Amino acid sequence: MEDLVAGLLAGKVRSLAKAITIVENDLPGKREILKSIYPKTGHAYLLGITGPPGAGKSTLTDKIIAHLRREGKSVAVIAVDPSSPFSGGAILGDRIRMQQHALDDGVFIRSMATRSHLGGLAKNTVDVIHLFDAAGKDVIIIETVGVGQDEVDIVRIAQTTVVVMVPGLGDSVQISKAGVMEIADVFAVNKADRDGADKLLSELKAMLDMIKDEVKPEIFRTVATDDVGIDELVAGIFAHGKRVEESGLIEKKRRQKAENELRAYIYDMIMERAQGLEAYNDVVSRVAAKQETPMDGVEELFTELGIRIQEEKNAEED
Ligand SMILES: Nc1nc2c(ncn2[C@@H]2O[C@H](COP(=O)(O)OP(=O)(O)OP(=O)(O)O)[C@@H](O)[C@H]2O)c(=O)[nH]1
Ligand SMILES: [Mg+2]
Repeated sequence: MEDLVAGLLAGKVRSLAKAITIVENDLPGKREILKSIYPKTGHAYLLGITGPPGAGKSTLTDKIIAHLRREGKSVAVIAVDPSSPFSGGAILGDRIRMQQHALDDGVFIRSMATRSHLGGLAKNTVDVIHLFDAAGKDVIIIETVGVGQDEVDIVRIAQTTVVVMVPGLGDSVQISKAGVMEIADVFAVNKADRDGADKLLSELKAMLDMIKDEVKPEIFRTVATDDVGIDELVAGIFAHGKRVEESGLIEKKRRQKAENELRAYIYDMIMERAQGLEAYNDVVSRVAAKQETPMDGVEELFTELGIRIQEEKNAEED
């Protein structure tokens, strides 16, 4: 285990791959590894890339990787598999899209499900990010199809989030939908070679103009397939990171990040234990049959787990 950690910290690909397997599968040694590496994390730049299916996120990521590699930066990518765990289609697509980097030791690409089986950001995703970070990756890119809860959670831990948009998807709907405005630090209007890019751009600008007193997200036109606009986009991404750092928001972001990690863990761990209880299925049945409120169900499960709940606290205060 010590050798594994040492190898990981030295950035050895094999150690990293092994550690990821342990972490992803909750194998023995996971906790020990995470404990040893945690203090060494916090250096990587976490970049979230999200947007509708087929917007060109993987193609953009591929070009961003190439750009970063030319600057001598090492990169890790977590491509979130949006499809069922059984199809594997998206994973294959991502691999092919980023194939040019397959033999590059400075690039590590991993496809995984960020969604925990319980919903929300899987704690394992966060842990794999820590492994990449400890292994010295300069930039960690997380590609997700959005915008759902996973994306919002990822945004909370990423330094900068790029929302990729494409012309022709019902532009104003695309923009106003699902909190895109809230999560975007930078917009990439991709497939700008297609009709409607200008229209999307002006609609986007109009929407941003309605935000007052805030640093507005920058918008970039890109044609990922032709490597057009990538240099500007990458510069825009790091400019955003710098603005955050200089604005003093970085401390707030750090706390937010820590809270989000804790949330992922609390949720997963408590749910796992609750589902492991014999009473769990009975409680579900009773709540489904309206014989019991969810709150009472939770109380029952929590009591069995030895977790005191609010009710008791209130009683003490009375
Ligand atoms: N015309 C045009 N096509 C593009 C551009 N960028 C990507 N594409 C194409 O769009 C398709 C989807 O690209 P991907 O990079 O797989 O998109 P994605 O957002 O990663 O897709 P999912 O991960 O499946 O959601 C591919 O056929 C790309 O070649 C672009 O700028 N212009
Ligand atoms: Mg993709």
